[in-house]
Amino acid sequence: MNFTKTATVLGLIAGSAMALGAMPAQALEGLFGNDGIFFEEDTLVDFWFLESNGKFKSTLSVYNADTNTTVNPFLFQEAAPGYDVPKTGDFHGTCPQTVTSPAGECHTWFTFKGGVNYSLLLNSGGNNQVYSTNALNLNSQNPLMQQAEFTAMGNHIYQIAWDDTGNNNDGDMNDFFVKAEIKKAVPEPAALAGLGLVAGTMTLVRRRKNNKGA
Ligand SMILES: [Ca+2]
Ligand SMILES: [Ca+2]
Ligand SMILES: [Ca+2]
Repeated sequence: MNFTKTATVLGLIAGSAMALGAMPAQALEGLFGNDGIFFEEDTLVDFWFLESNGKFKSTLSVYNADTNTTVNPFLFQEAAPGYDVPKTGDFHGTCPQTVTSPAGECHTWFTFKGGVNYSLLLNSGGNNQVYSTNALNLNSQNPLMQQAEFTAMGNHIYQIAWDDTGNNNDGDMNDFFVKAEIKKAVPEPAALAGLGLVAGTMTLVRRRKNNKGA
């Protein structure tokens, strides 16, 4: 059992039945920002579309940086440039009027596989493809490496603000906003309710380890 799993178990033990809904902060390991997206274990991330402000019709996807492929389905896609006036004067887009997930929702999620290097990709067509990972933007049209800003909004919750390189590369960093919340895919705290807490947690940790890669 490594430190993270031990910490998870200890956190759950300390948490008591009243606090089962909250996972300890140390249960998460990895990168989630301009240096890349990488988790040691399979990790669920919830995404919410917030707003867009830019004429391009953009698509936000998860990008597998190991295979250089875009993961399908996408997270969110703009169906129109945005209806703008009088909100921002910059093709303001909201969900569900101009932007939705493939299911037509304002919320979606993705399970990042452990051990895989990912990025987020905002694709506005042509050469206007920008990544949340700075290093992946080196070959883009934009001389600026940073095209996405991660701002912490809470415990493992981030706002991600993008610049899509449109409008002569104005760098306004407001073209696409999403919120992301990093969660553990397993174990589900709710599944432990009513069970012997310590034994149940240990079993889940063990089962998870055995199922790795399944
Ligand atoms: Ca747009
Ligand atoms: Ca803009
Ligand atoms: Ca812009």
